[in-house]
Formats: sequence, structure tokens, C-alpha cells
Amino acid sequence: MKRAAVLGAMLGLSACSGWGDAQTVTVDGYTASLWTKPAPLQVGSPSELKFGLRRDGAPEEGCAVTFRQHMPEMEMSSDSTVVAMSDAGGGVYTGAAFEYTMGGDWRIEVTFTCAGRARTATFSYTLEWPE
Ligand SMILES: [Cu+2]
Repeated sequence: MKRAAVLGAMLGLSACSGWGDAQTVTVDGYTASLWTKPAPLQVGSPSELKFGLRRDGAPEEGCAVTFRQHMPEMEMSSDSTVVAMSDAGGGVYTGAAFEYTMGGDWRIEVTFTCAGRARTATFSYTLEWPE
């Protein structure tokens, strides 16, 4: 019991530093970055997402941000699930991705609406099947 609690605390600590490098794309003058935790993404696991938005080098705050995740080569029931991200301030938005059920190519499409106009940034990931 005690040992399990210690192990849990250690796992919790290591999870705190699990953000990898961002993928960054430019959309219509916006610089959009996405971090995932875990990195790389894992089959059979949900993940946390952190989305950074900048324009002309300055953080872009107060936008409405959602995402969906899908596999480009396959229709899946989760394709149309849209998840809202929270505005964490400083041009950073956070959210929780649901479980990745399969290995292969996935896209995370982040739609950000700033000043009434929606734009989409697409990020590509290849998940390995667990051994
Ligand atoms: Cu699939």
C-alpha cells in the first residue's frame, strides 16, 4: 500500500515533465504550436494538449479554440467529436485529447476563432502500435 503510493507519486512527477517539442505551423499570419503529453502520443492512452498561438510575435489571447482528432485514412466514429480548449492566458490554450485507439497516422486539427474568424491548424502524428 505504502509502496504503491510512493510509486504513484514518482509517476506523477515524471508525468509533469512529459511535454515534448512542439510542432509549429503557420496559418494566415498566425504561428500555431502544439505540445502533447505524453510525447510521443501513445496508443491506448489519452493525452493532454497545449496549444500556443502567436501573431506578429505576440501572444494571441481570447480566441475560441477547439480540436478534433482523426485518422486521415480511415473513417472512425470519433472523427466528429469536437473538444473545447481552455484559455490559459498568454496565448496558451489547454485541453484533453481522448484515447488513441489505433497505431498509424493521426491528425489533430485545431480550430481557433479570433475576432470572429475561424482558422484551422493541422498537426500530424504517427503512433506506434504497442509491442
Ligand atoms: Cu483507425
